[in-house]
Amino acid sequence: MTLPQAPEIAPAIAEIGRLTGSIENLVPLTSGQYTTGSLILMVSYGAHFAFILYFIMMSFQLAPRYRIVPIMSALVMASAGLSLMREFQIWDATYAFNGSFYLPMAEGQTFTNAFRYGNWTITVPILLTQLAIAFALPRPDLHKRSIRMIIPGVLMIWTGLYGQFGETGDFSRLNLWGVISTVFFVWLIVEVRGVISYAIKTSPSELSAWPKNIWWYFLATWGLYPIAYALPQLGYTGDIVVVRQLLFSIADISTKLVYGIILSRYVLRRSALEGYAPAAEALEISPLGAKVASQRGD
Ligand code: RET
Repeated sequence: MTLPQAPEIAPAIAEIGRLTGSIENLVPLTSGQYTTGSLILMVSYGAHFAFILYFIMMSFQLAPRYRIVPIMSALVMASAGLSLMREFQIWDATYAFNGSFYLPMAEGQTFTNAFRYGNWTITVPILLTQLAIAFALPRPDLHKRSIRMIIPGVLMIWTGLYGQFGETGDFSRLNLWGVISTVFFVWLIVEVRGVISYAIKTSPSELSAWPKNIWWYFLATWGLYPIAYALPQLGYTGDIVVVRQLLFSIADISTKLVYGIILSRYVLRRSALEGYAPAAEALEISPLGAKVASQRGD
């Protein structure tokens, strides 16, 4: 069975929707699209909240210098979870069922993705600093390198925030600011590469593949955001609205949650290799190994 296609929204309402700068306010959704969108947002904030505890507990297994790495992930989980819960609430309040479709701007409530950009302003600097700490950059370098990543990161977000309001216009604002934002993204990528190169040189040899893999993972997952940004150009349809929420969610879970797990696992191994016994124990799974560890008294 194919779902009925959503009808065109009334021209007067569409005109008001354009002023809101978000395509979500321009298209009616089928009940399948509406429910899928709700589900995506709900799973996203649920996952972020659930992992707060995981990251806090993880920190106990690490050498003191690395403990802040999963704690930073816990902060990111709390901050993103709250922001995504808010996105879910406005999604819920924006649409009302008229018997056939979910129509936007019910009771004057509008939807926006702009709050996401506010949240990234908090999370992106944390995610970048976390990378430098996980790769054990020495102190003065750690601060310098972090700031050098944070500056293009924040400029990328704010120029993108300004541009995304253009998605309901003729796309010139969306594209112009999208290009400016991409310039900052490229600058950010160069800075991140600097930190990765340092990590490739200085990681324990057993872990030398990790920074290289994290580099590709970073490019693949951060690269999803500009795709979501550009998506409205493919058309103002319910499917695009839902696919964009899906892309944002995949990106959010990958760049914050899974990234946090990867960095935590890296610093766990590094803690063990640097001689921190509780980390070695946490990694040890075979009964024989456990026996050896016990005999060693660690
Ligand atoms: C924008 C605007 C269009 C051009 C580019 C963008 C890049 C956004 C990125 C966001 C990353 C966000 C993260 C959030 C984690 O909490 C701003 C969409 C290049 C890369 C990692």
